[in-house]
Amino acid sequence: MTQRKCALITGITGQDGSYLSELLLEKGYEVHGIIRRTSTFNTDRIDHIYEDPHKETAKLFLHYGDLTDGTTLRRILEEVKPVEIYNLGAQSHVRVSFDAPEYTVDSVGMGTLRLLEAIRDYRHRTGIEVRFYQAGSSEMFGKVQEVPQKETTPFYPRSPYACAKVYGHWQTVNYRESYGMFACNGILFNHESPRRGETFVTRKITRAVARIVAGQQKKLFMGNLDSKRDWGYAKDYVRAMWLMLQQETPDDYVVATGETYSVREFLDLAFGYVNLDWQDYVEFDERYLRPAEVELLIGDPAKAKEKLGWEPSVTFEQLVQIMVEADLKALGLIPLNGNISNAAPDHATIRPSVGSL
Ligand code: NDP
Ligand code: GDR
Repeated sequence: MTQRKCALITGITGQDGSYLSELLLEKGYEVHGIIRRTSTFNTDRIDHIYEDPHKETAKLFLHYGDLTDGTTLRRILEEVKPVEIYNLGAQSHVRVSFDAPEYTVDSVGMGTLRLLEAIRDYRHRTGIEVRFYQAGSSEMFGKVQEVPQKETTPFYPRSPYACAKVYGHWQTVNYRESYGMFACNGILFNHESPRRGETFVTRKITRAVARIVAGQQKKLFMGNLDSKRDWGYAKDYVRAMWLMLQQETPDDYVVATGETYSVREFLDLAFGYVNLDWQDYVEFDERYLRPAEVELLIGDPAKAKEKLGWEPSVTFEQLVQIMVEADLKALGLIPLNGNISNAAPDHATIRPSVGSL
């Protein structure tokens, strides 16, 4: 790339936004992120890489904005003049999308369109090419049509969130084909880390394991334990996002490990790590069920491996270990079996219990 390395990230305060920022800063980018105004701080995941913007060394800059606010998106684009945009912002919780469908579709679906339109106009006015990454999801495959799922597998979304992601996916394809924009869809399968939001199932489990060991929690209420997911490590997945935008031509890629495990198997490993039997702690609560469930996800990452040279570096067992250890450490507990992973030192935050999710 001969242009100035400057990237804009929506969703920079999220799990992926934080890892992607680290990666881009390591690669010498100036990184700009859009954050939402909230009544409490929401920058925990990026505080360690943020520097006072008055310092000459500052490389990470934050701007208030929202995917539901097209005017602000346009203004930020004009100010920042990025050459790469990563659209990671979303109401990303599938269960919550059934409770708040309009907002979910507005931020996830229309938000993508607003950004694409802003880029189209910016490019028309300035002649500057902007490369665009859209955070697509395996949830778009939804009801099983074919396994493993690959780029050509038909979508069958099963939630407002997934429907909105399908819309964002096709708009991205459409802008590529209609206007020749360098726009890529990553179809990423579930990816987790110690920075995973506390209400997603993996983190909910590993956080509960730590709290149970610490005597802070006695029970863990959960929904469907039979669903199967292709779970990878978030740090690996943000690398794939960046790789997509470094290719000669824009394209769409499935990013996955190619292995699938049930929620039950995740429970086995996570509780097993501290020598506990999850069946002594887990209870069913129907509020965690979804009106329609996605039963089985398993991706075929062959294209990403071949074209991007991408490979996952962390196994399922290592992922569970990394997450349980991080949650134990965050509570000041030493890993019980002394088997410390060196795969990824990381921080995790343990906040007070988050109620019903
Ligand atoms: P998170 O939920 O951790 O982060 C979502 C980010 O989006 C946060 O920064 C959040 O801000 C921001 N956001 C929420 N609503 C808006 C809005 N209206 N306008 C602007 N920003 C908003 O998600 P992940 O990091 O896990 O995922 C990143 C993206 O990848 C998402 O689009 C997600 O749907 C998608 N994805 C994730 C997968 C995964 O397994 N993690 C798999 C496939 C796709 P705040 O911090 O203020 O809430
Ligand atoms: P998912 O992730 O819906 O796959 O979406 P989540 O971790 O929420 O659920 C995975 C599976 O676990 C089952 N489950 C529970 N889920 C939650 N959250 N809480 C529970 O108590 C519980 N009990 C069982 C769920 O029913 C489901 O089958 C994630 C998000 O990051 C999306 O944004 C992303 O697009 C997809 O991954 C790929």
